[in-house]
Amino acid sequence: MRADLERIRQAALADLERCEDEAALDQTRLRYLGRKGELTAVLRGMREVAAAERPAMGELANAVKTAVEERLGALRRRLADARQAKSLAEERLDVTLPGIRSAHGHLHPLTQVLDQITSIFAEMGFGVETGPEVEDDYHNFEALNIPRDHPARDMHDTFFVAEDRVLRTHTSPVQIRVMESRQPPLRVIAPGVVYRHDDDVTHSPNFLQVEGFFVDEAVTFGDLKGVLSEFVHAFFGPRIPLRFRPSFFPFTEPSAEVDIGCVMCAASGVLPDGSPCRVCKRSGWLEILGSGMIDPNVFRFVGYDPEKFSGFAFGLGVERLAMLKHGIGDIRLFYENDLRFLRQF
Ligand code: 2NM
Repeated sequence: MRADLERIRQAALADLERCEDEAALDQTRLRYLGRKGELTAVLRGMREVAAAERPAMGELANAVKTAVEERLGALRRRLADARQAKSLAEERLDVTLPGIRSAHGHLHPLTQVLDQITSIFAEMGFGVETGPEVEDDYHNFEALNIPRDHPARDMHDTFFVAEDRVLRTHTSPVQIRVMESRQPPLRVIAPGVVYRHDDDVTHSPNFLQVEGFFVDEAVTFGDLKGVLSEFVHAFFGPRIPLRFRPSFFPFTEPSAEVDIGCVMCAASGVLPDGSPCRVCKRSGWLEILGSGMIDPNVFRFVGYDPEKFSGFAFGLGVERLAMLKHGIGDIRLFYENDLRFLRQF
């Protein structure tokens, strides 16, 4: 039996050394230590061993079993370590590699400028209202004191959708709708798309407008000058020269246009190289918005008492302001969505 045990020890250890994976180790363990294994079979024969020799034989059998189990354990750990080292090597991450930057869009330059305009007026207490882009003749013209034969109604300016339906030519009809449904005091701006039959480097058939108005008891032309000066300085900077120039609109009386010192030629009318400034046509001034005290006729159309209420209103073109602020010469750049242009904002 001693010889059997020694042979099993040698054979089991040798078999273990030849195992290349854990399945082979399991098979080898079964072959020697399993219920039908060789060592188990020898241990079963212990009954036939002489009583005097049994303790020594038992000790040897245990030693063989322990030796095989220890070797088995060691080989198992070695395989597990190797497997882990392999997966660590394969799944190695270089945390110093630069990341893959995801492409982010940003707001369109016109949206940025519109947002700036809106927040300047919001800080002065103006709310924001919108209205339909397809308007009826009454809200787009009649209630704004634009009579039937006024040139602003000319086919060359207005897109007609039907006999009594136009694409709004300004956002003033929003102010009319606000006044029809609410009572002063009112401080509101109406941003939105408007449509005019016009198309060249400075005109687009559709463009963005912001109109605004302030109605209360005893609103004065001084309020108009204060609010609009504040706006111009907030938008173009506190040092920009500014003037109010008499003008005419059917819906305001008196009316004024606001000019700023030309941003191209520093209000001189002449470019640094001595050539005449084409942007301000050598005048040194650029028109940026129209304004005026709301005509009493407009108040009568919306049912306000012109003896009790007064107010001022204004209108500006968002593309024009964006072009002047950023020195852009062609309005169409805003609508072409060329990323080389858009990425500059
Ligand atoms: C402008 C210039 C002057 C204006 C007038 C009104 C209303 F509805 F209150 F009468 N809204 N907008 C107005 C006044 C618009 O745009 C150049």
